[in-house]
Amino acid sequence: MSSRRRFLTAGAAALTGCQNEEPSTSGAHMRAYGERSPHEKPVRVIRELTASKGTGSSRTPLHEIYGIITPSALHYERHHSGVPDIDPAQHTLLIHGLVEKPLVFSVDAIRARPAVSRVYFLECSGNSVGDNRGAPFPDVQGSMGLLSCSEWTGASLRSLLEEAGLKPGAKWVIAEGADNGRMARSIPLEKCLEDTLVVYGQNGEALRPEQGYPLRLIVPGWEGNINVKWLHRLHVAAEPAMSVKETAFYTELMPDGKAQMFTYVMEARSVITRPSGGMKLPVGGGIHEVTGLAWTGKGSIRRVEVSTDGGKTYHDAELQQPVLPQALVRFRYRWQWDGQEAVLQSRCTDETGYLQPTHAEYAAVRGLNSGYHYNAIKPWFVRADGSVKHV
Ligand SMILES: Nc1nc2c(c(=O)[nH]1)N[C@H]1C(S)=C(S)[C@@H](COP(=O)(O)O)O[C@H]1N2
Ligand SMILES: [Mo]
Repeated sequence: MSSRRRFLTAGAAALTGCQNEEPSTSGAHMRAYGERSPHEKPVRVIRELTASKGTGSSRTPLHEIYGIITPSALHYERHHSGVPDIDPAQHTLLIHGLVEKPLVFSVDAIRARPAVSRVYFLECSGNSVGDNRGAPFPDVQGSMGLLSCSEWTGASLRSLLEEAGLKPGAKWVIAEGADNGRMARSIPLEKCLEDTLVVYGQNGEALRPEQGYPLRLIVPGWEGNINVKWLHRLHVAAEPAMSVKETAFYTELMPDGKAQMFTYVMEARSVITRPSGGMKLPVGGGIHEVTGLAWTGKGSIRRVEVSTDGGKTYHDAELQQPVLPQALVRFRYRWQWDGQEAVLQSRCTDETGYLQPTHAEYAAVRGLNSGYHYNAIKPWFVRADGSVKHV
């Protein structure tokens, strides 16, 4: 039955006060908690590391995402010791250490506080290790999918710390999760007082278990790892407490072989998500919308440019509003493809004037020892047969 016919029938039923319910003809059912259409297929790609149970990651299908928000069900995941099943009624957040008054908050007490909702990206600093090492994944999900963006809701960490009262000498906050590994990260106090949030909301509902239900830290613009999930303890201290894991995985090896201990901020980066690796364009050329995402841990994206000739010439892309600080920004560029081989790539500039580097520029400054914090320009090669490849 056509939708117009169904509408008319429903209207007539309402007019006559008919109580008979029309059987569903669309195959969709009314559900107390909704699901997407069975015709939609985008999924996360899961990689489990077999070395220790519950360790692994899943990647967001960036090529199939619209706009700037990642649906919670497609948010990337990174776990070092699995996803705990936490009853919020049993869960608490302890604030102690160099404070006047140690405090224990229930989840309800955090939810009852004045709240803010903010859109922020989250990116694992290990995103694109393959690209860094010259062995990129064939598609954008594989090479860039440890990246997502949500609207997060919670209380400012500043308000919680002020309630506890900071003692002189307080310089660091050591945040610990309630997962098996008790993952902990040390965060400079200034960042905690600036814009860090203790969140319970993600895209209008509770955090997903994989994202840290019932409470997690959101440290805007800083590497994913420091955004501690299943947050249950904040220890205010004079010194950082570097765990073995933290030191091993989240320091950067510079060209001189020295490790740089504190690289927190995610530098400006962009990527074309459509067309991208693994897609096929109709042969013979035509008009295509080139679209993608740009982001920076340092404030806002000011400009995104697209090149269709491998970086010889660039053209300004249109930035979709709203352009929010430390959030993903959607860009679009209308491309008239002549049907010949082409190399598509984007580069962005943030509000500090920093321009996203080429791979060669990145390698010259940062070296390629560390796989972390890779942010170089990403080319996609379009062949005359319409196929899009990573090299
Ligand atoms: N407690 C805890 N917090 C954690 C992790 C973890 O394993 N345990 N993984 C970290 C890493 S490495 C990243 S990149 C982000 C990933 O957040 P997501 O899984 O919500 O995408 O969470 C961070 N917070
Ligand atoms: Mo990470």
